[in-house]
Amino acid sequence: MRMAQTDDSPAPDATTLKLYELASADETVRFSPHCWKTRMALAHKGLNAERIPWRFTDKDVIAFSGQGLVPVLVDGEAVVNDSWRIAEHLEERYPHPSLFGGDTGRAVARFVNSWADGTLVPAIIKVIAVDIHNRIAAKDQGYFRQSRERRFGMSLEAFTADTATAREGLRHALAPLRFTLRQQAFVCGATPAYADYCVFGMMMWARCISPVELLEQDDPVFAWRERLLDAHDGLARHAPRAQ
Ligand SMILES: N[C@@H](CCC(=O)N[C@@H](CS)C(=O)NCC(=O)O)C(=O)O
Repeated sequence: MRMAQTDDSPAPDATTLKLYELASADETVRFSPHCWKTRMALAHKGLNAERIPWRFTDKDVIAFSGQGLVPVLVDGEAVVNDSWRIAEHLEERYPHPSLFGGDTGRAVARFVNSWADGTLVPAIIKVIAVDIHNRIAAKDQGYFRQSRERRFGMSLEAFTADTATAREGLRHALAPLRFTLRQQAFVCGATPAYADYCVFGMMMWARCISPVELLEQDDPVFAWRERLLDAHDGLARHAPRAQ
């Protein structure tokens, strides 16, 4: 499922593209859900980027972007942060193949992205927060614990104590996706596009940083995830996972 640039797109110059990605203690493990959205978007467009490992506490390294979160994409003169804004930038600069399929598709993808961020991030973090803590660089662990415990209002261990209920919560949260995938192969129809990557990024987050399996094998979401693991020459399937 490799999709090539068409003649009317500007020739991508991989040497000008740099992507700052969140890394675990093992710098080959890139686990951020939002960075995965961008990875898949670049692959969709047949673009290569130099992928630079970044840690939670390396705020100075991305200070040039004017904020402290990844992904950050540097595309020649352009510096773009926030995975949604990066997707829009890529769509504008490298129109084919499209990530959105036009304005209506873009608007619906925005909803899917908001659903993933607003519903799936909170559902998944309840399962994997301690796994993240235990697998990130030692220098990041204090920052991660403090910032997340402030956000959750309790210790990471208390927050993730009831795994069974958290997994059930995720199963319920995935209902709209499950119903959709009973009718079609991808969120975007017969082939994947950005709305798929918004949700798939969440799955890659857990896959790369946690040993917990989020999905049942007979769930249509499981089969969809398998298809996306194989997309773009198996880019995601071959991605390093934390031990
Ligand atoms: N809305 C942003 C969210 C970016 C974000 O939250 N990135 C996380 C990694 S998944 C981060 O950089 N966290 C650093 C921190 O918490 O200090 C996007 O879609 O790119």
